[in-house]
Parts: sequence; C-alpha cells; structure tokens
Amino acid sequence: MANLILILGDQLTRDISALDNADRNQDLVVIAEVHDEASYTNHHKKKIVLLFSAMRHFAQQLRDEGWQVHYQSYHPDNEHQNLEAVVAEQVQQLNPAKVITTECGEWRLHEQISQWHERLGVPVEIRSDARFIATKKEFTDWAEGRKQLRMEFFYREMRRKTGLLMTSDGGPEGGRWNFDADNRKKWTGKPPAPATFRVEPDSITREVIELVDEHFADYFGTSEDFHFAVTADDAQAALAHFIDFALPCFGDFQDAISDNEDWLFHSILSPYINCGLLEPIAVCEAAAQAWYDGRAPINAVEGFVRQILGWREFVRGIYWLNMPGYAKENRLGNTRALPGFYWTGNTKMRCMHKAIDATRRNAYAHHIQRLMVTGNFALLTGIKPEEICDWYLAVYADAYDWVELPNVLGMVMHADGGYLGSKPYAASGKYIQRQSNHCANCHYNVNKSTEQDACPFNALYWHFIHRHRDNFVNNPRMGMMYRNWEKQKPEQRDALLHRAEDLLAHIECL
Ligand code: FAD
Ligand code: DLZ
Repeated sequence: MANLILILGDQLTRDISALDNADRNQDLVVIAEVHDEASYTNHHKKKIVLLFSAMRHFAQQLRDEGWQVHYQSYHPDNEHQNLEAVVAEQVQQLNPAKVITTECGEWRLHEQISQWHERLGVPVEIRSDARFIATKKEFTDWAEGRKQLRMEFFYREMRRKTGLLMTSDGGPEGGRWNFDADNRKKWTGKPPAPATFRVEPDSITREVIELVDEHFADYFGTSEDFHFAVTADDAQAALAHFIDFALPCFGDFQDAISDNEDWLFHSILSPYINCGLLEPIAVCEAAAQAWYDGRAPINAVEGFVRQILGWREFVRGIYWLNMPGYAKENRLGNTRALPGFYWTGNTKMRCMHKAIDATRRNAYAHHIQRLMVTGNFALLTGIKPEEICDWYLAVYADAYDWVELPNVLGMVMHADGGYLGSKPYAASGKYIQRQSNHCANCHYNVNKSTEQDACPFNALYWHFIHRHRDNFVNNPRMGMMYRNWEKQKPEQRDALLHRAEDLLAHIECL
C-alpha cells in the first residue's frame, strides 16, 4: 500500500484535498465513526445521524468508484474509540509510506493530528482545506497591521477575489456592496414561507437513527422526523429548492422571526456546506446566477452571498488567527451558569421557548434566533462564555468549533472585547417585538419594564448597559444608549435595576 488517506466526518467531498493525486488502486481511504468525536460535546441526535449517515453514504460512493475504504462503524465496545487509534492500527498493519489528511476544522483535533507523525512513527502530510475561499495565510496577511478587523472590508476582498457579483469594470453589481438596509422587514405571513425540503430516510439512515437512539439516548434533541440530505446529490437538490422557493424573499425577511414558522426563507444549507456535501463557492455561484437570470432580486442574492463569502470566511479567519487563546476570552467577566431551560425549553419567555424548542426538534434555528433571542439573553444575563459556547456547539447540526466559537464568543457575547464586532448586539424586548409576532402570545408583557409581568429582556437590557458602563460608554455606537439611560428619572433607573436583579436571582424560574 502507498498512502493512508484519512477523511473526517466534515470532509465528505470527492474534491477534498486529501484525495488530490491519490491512487485508488494503491491507497487506502480511512473513515471512522468514533466515540471521542461523537462525545466531545452533547451533540444533537440529528447531528450525529446526519454525519454518520453521510459518512456511510460517502464511503459507499468511494467504494462504488473503485476505492479501497476501511470504514469503522460506531459501536460503544469498539476497540478503537478515537481517530488516532483507528489510524494507528492501519499504519501498523499496512505500513503506508505516509498518512495524508486535510487540515481539520477544530483546534482540539488539529493539535492531536499535528503530533501524529511522532506518535505513529510515519510521515503525516496535512493539506490545506481548499473548500474555503481564503487560505489561512491570506486572512493573516489581510489582518496584519489592521487596528480593527471588520467583516465588511474582508468581504469586499472576497468579492474581488472570486469576481462574484462584480461588474466587468470591477465594481459591485447593483451599484452597492451591501444591501443590508433593505433586509429588515417583519414577516406577517405573506408571502407564505416555502415548504421544507425533505429527504425520506433510506435504509442506511434508518439504521443510523436506530443506532443513535440506542447509544446516544441521553444526548440533546430528538432524531424524530429526520429529513436532512445525507448525500451530495440530495444536498444539491436542497440548494435548488432554496434558490427556487426561498431565495427571492431571503433578503426581505432575513432578520424576521416567526411564532409559526421554524425555517422562514433561510437556506438550511449550513449543515451540508460544513460537512462537505456542498461547496460554498458553488452555492454562492448558484445564487448569483439566479440574480443574473432575473429569478431573485439583488438585495436577496447579495445578502445571501455576503453570509457565505463574508461572514463564514471571516469567522474562520478569526478562529485560526487567534486560537487557542480565543476560546478562553471573557472580557466582560461573566460568571453566571447557563440556565437549565436552554436544554429543556421550559421557560415562559415565548421567544426563548420557541427558539429552544425548534432547536431541540430540528437541530436548527435561524441566525436571528441564535443572535437576538438565545444569544441576546445570554449576553444580557452574563452567562459564562465557556458554557454558552458549549451549548451552541452541541445543539446545531452545523456546529463546529471554527464557526461556532467566533459567532458565540465574539459576535454574541462580546467576550473578545470587540475584536470581531464593533458593538454588542444587546437588545430589549422591543427588538423582538419589532421583528416577530412572539410577544402577542407571551406570558410577559413587552410594553412593561419593571412590573412582575414585564418582559425580562427590558430590565435586563438596561442592567447590561448600566453594569458595563466602563466597557461601552466611550464606544461611539453605544453613545445613544447611554444618553437614553441617563435621561431616565433616577427612580425609574432604580426600579429597572431592582427588577433586573430580581430576574437574575430567579433566572431558572423565568
Ligand atoms: P442562511 O441564513 O440561509 O445563510 C446562508 C449561509 O451563510 C449559511 O448556510 C452559512 O453557511 C452562512 N452563514 C450565515 N451567517 C453566518 C455566520 N455568522 N457565520 C458563518 N456562516 C454564516 N453557523 C454555522 O455554520 N455553524 C455554527 O455553529 C453557527 N453557530 C452560530 C452561533 C450563533 C450564536 C450565531 C449568531 C450564528 C451562528 N452561525 C453558525 C451562523 C448562522 O446562524 C448559521 O450559519 C445559519 O443560521 C445557518 O442556517 P442557514 O443555512 O439557513 O443560513
Ligand atoms: C461531529 C463529528 C461526529 C459526531 N462524529 C465524527 C466521527 O465519528 N468521525 C469523524 O471523523 N468525525 C466526526 N465528527 C466531525 C469531527 O468532529 C470534525 O471532523 C472535527 O471536529 C474537525 O472539524
């Protein structure tokens, strides 16, 4: 045998760099379901089903194409419970010239793999991950010497690099780089949200669901109604479904939240993009083509492309530039434990209940639920970054440290001191009322602030502003909040702080 090629559970594409120039007659591909990867957090059951089933389908595809594949299926009694042990056994048995793999997405595992050449006594070639549009070095070069890193400027570089939505004379299509200002409409039920794209589980997926229900029964969420794609072909169909039915309204309702609809006009493509079933650049090209064909407006297409070309690449760059120290940041000095209702959804706050319940059922919540509902609550109440980061890493089918950590620790918790975002996304109940119809059905009254039945977000918002005065009073984007706080009568400020203290003391009962 020539080389041993390790493909990880989030690298499920024929174009993965580990397979470049490989010889299907000589080399051995290794793919393994292992306990350590399935248990480093309380993964949602649907995430494990998605990955194990997609891994099994991918291995089958490789075999059908004539590759030799060593595949380990999960069993709690397997002799080898981690990737190193699986690879070590194959190295011992087959004595390959080298082990080849594509760089992995998480610092935790990256550190381990970086030591394999010594631990396994065989050369280990770690190739860069060509699925990303910017290399790690490109991001580092772009970041070097800048006082502040802002997504918008990096995004423009990525537009120029790829030529996506660029005119022939080098300007942005539609005359603007960013159509965000057009993308903040409340959704009142019209036009109706498209039907969810569904794939009925085949026999492989059904077997994995049984396995997960048996061996991961205590893990978060439910495997019921599993309808994610698990092959590249079905993920491609999910992309086509999004372009046809949701993309035209994606921009208008990008920031909307609904009491009645889980998915709205979002793409639900992140689970596939992140595990390799879809290529990010191809997804952006498909959206851009819809605009050129007149099938979707520019505010929708630019808004969508910015999420992938801009935010997704940006957070990945931030992660690798700053790990491992980034994970330990806690610049607001938070000490509060994560309330239990994050795991159960048992809270009278309607918006929180809805977001957590959808998360539990679907292993999915859309961006504004993650940022402005569950994220906002964690920010306002001062949850320990480590605990809230672990929650987000566990509960979503698209969650991997490289993308979850900057979004949670940086964007939501502002625990990096404003490195990723220029101001915290703190908001009172008014924001949720403006963007959703939750408040009409809530136990709490969004129009009250200090009474027993007042929306908790209101007093907690002012408590946050007050307690972090030293952090934010000189932030030009926060000046108005401090002026509004100081304009209020001292009795009202006291009442708000008192109410917030009471809420914090009884946080588990909200
Ligand atoms: P759409 O709204 O349709 O957006 C299209 C695509 O853009 C997504 O599929 C995704 O690939 C990309 N994207 C959008 N926003 C971001 C962003 N902020 N960072 C990176 N990519 C983005 N995304 C993850 O992929 N994994 C995570 O673990 C994750 N954790 C998050 C935690 C918090 C607190 C927040 C605020 C955001 C998080 N995001 C994460 C980003 C974003 O919420 C999800 O990518 C998005 O909700 C996925 O759903 P979708 O495919 O329907 O996205
Ligand atoms: C998330 C995950 C899970 C649940 N299980 C496996 C697994 O059994 N084998 C594997 O190779 N990968 C798995 N993954 C994805 C990895 O955790 C992911 O590759 C690393 O975290 C790097 O991003």
